[in-house]
Amino acid sequence: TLNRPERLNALTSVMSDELVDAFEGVNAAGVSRAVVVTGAGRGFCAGQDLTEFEQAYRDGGRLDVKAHLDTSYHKLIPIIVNTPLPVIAAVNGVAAGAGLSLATACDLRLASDEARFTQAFVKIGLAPDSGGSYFLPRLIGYAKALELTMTGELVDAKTALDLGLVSRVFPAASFRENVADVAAELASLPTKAIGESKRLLREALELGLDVALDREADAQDRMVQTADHIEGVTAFVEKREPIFKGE
Ligand code: LHQ
Repeated sequence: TLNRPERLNALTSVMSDELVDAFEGVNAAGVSRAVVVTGAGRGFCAGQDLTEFEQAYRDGGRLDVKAHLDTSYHKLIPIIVNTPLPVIAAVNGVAAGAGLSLATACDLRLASDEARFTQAFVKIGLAPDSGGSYFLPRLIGYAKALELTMTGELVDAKTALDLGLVSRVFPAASFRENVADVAAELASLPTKAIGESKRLLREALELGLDVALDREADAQDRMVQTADHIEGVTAFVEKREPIFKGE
């Protein structure tokens, strides 16, 4: 949970480091079966904390933005994408700039009906970063992605649902419970198969059919060795609910 509610969870370098640590920790421990990223208070994440650079700008300084991105968001985003677990963005409130990129790097976006979304970069004279040019066109199509990126328009949860930017919208009052239910459902599924699935689909966006089929065969070769596969087939034949252990 991003936890600077008074700043709508705008990201500092410390928070970015902590997110990297959290995802690396989850991956290294190998025991979790789903991850939820959400925000405390009324915001999800307002992107980069703009006050971090304010004084330097006033003093005539300029940001070494490449170094900043390399050590923060551009380090974090690939770790999220490569996490072999279902990662849910529970967008409880506004998601702006790198905060929207963070949500789009996740595998599933669930929104509160109070959530709002903006490619805020243009409003401060910036182009997208943190995957803001990569994920959005893939999720909602090039034309709408470019429109939102050029205008920085703030869209509400209903519009985000219509665009396919989020999968589900829940009432704010029950949002945490609704998210917990979806996370529990995903965590009860064959975790290894989900990890392979997210990797296969992402890679296939950049591959030709022949190579994609080869990768599918390699992944399936690993999947048929898993206990969850055996359990799934056995439970189906025995006409009972499967109990998956993520193994
Ligand atoms: C904030 C922020 C914020 C600090 C709200 N920072 N305080 C950028 C730069 C360089 C290198 C690398 O990459 C990046 C990536 C990026 O993420 S660029 C995009 C940065 N984000 C933005 O430009 C969004 C700025 N925020 C807003 O436009 C609005 O706050 C939104 C639309 C998110 C929400 O509007 P409201 O619901 O009306 O809330 P608010 O504006 O009143 O904000 C509440 C407080 O949070 C307020 O502080 P205050 O002391 O007045 O209560 C804001 O100043 C503070 N806050 N975002 N990014």
